[in-house]
Amino acid sequence: MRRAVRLFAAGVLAVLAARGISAQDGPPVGTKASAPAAAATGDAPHLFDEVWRTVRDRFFDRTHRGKDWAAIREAWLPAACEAPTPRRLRAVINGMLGELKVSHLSLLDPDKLTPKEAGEVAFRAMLAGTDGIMVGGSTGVTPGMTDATVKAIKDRARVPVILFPAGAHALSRYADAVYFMSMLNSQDLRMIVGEQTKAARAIQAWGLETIPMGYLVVEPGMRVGEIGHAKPIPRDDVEEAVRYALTAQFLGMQLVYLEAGSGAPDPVPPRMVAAVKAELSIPLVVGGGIRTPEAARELAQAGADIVVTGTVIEEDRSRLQSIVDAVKGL
Ligand code: 1GP
Repeated sequence: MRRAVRLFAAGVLAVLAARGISAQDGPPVGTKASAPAAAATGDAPHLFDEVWRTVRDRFFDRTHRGKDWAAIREAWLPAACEAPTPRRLRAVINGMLGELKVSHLSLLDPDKLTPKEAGEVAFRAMLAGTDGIMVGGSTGVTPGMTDATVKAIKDRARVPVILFPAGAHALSRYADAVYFMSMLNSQDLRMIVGEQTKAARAIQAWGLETIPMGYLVVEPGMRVGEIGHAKPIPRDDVEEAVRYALTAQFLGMQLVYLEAGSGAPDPVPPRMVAAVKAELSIPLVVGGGIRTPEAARELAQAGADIVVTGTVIEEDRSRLQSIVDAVKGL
C-alpha cells in the first residue's frame, strides 16, 4: 500500500501511467487477453508490436496526445524483449499504453455489492484493464461497509483503491488514497467544506493519501445532485462548467471531476468536456451515465483524462472490457 501511496503523491495520472510497470509484487493491469500465451511462447516482441501498431493506427488522437509514439516504442521495446514472465510483459505493455495518459477507473458502491462481490468485480475489472477502483456511494454507506469492501477488493485485485466518499462516514484506513473532494456547486456548506473538516483528523491519523478534487455536478445530477444539494450545471452551459473548473484549478486542486450522476440517462456532453479540457491544465475526470464503448470513446476523444464507470459493471460485467479498450483507444 505504501508504494501506491507514494506514487499517488507524484500526481494521479502519473501514477496510473506508471503503476503497471512498477507493480512487481502482483499482477498489473491487463491489456489484452492474449498477452500471457504470447509471452509464454517467446513471442513477446511480436505481441508488443501488435499492440503498439494497433495504437499507432487506431488511437483516436492522431497526435498520440502530442507524444512521439515511435520513440515510445523504442523506449519500451527492450523491457518487453527481456520480460521474464507473461505478467511482466503485461506490465511493460501497460506502461507503454500509460504514456498516453488516458485512464479508466471503476466505481464500486458498498451499498450495492457485498464485500465478496466487490472483490470479484474488482478482480474482473483489473483483468479488463481498469487502472484503479473507486469505492463510494451516495447513500447507505457506513464505515464498517467501506472497510470490508476495501479490504475485500485489496485481497483480490492489485490495483489502487481510491475512496470516493459521500461524507466523513464513508472512509476507510485501508484504502490507498482518498479524493479530498469538494462539491463546488453545492448550495450546502457541508458538501463544500463541512464533511471534509469532519474527516481531516482521521485522514491525518491514518496517513491516507489525499487527492484534492473539485467535484462538479452537471445536469441531471441524479441522486448525488439531490443529496449534495447541488445546483447542477445546465447541460448547455459550457461556460459555467469552464468557470467552475478553472476555480478548482486556481484553488490548487489536482483534479476536476465532471459528474452527470450515477445512472444518468446520458453522460456529460462531450462538447462540455472538450471546452473544459481546452482551458484546464489539471487532469479532467468524467463520470455518470457511461454505458457503451461509443460513449466512453467519445468522452476520451473530447479530452477526458480519466473515464469512470460504475453502473455498467454492476449490470453488465461483460461490457467492461470493450469500454476499457475504447477509453484507451484500442
Ligand atoms: C461516477 O457517478 C459515476 O462518476 C458513476 O456513474 O454508475 O452511471 O457509471 P455510473
